[in-house]
Formats: sequence, C-alpha cells, structure tokens
Amino acid sequence: MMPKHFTLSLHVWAPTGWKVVCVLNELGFSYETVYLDLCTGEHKLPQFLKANPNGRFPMLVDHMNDGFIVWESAAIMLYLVDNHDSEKRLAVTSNVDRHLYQWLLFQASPQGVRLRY
Ligand SMILES: N[C@@H](CCC(=O)N[C@@H](CS)C(=O)NCC(=O)O)C(=O)O
Repeated sequence: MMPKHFTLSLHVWAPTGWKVVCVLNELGFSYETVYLDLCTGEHKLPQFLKANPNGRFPMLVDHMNDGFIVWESAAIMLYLVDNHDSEKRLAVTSNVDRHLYQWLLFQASPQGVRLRY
C-alpha cells in the first residue's frame, strides 16, 4: 500500500478538522485520519503536547516534508495552499482575493470550538 501524504489528527464531530479535510480533498491528497478521544484527554498527554503545545486539534503531519507538523486549522490550510497547491486551485492570486484572508481569520478564532469535559 502506498504511504499517505499526510496524517490528520481531529475529533470526529468537531468542525475545525473537517475544514482541513475539505482542503486536502480539494487538492487531491491522500491522508490518514487519527480520531482523538476527548474523554481520555489524549490531546493533553506529553507525547501529543510535544508535537502540538497548543494541546488542541486539528494537527497535520506532512510526510512529503520530513514529517513537518502544523496545528491551528487556519494555519494548516494556509500551509497546504502555500506548499502544495501547485495548480493554484485555492491560492490567492489577486488583491481582490486577499479579502479571503479576513474571512479566514474572522472564522478561525471566535468560532473554534473549545470542548471541555
Ligand atoms: N482555533 C483553533 C481551535 C482548536 C480547537 O479549539 N479545537 C478543539 C476541537 S474543534 C479542541 O481541540 N478542543 C479540545 C480542548 O480545547 O481541550 C483551530 O481552528 O484549530
């Protein structure tokens, strides 16, 4: 079996990971999904915090870039477009399109779900 391009850690019903799934699908990459269990708090364990000191998800591992790790959903989407959108399917290519950044950042912080148990 061919190795996947990315590994994406997310929660099955938290919205932030699914935004990244949309970008991965749009760009046509293969990815493994790792569904974290909030109840056991595995996203707060030392091995997860070592990779992602924010202790939240989504988190992306790029196997095409030496296992480079990115977390925070908007940052992940920008990373994918900046590094892996060679056909400019989602890239911002004009000043008019730059308004997309304001909506990206508007959406990222206030609407990120903080799930507490
Ligand atoms: N602004 C962050 C929000 C990340 C976030 O809050 N993720 C939630 C799941 S959607 C989480 O990890 N919650 C667990 C916690 O806060 O302990 C992003 O967009 O990635």
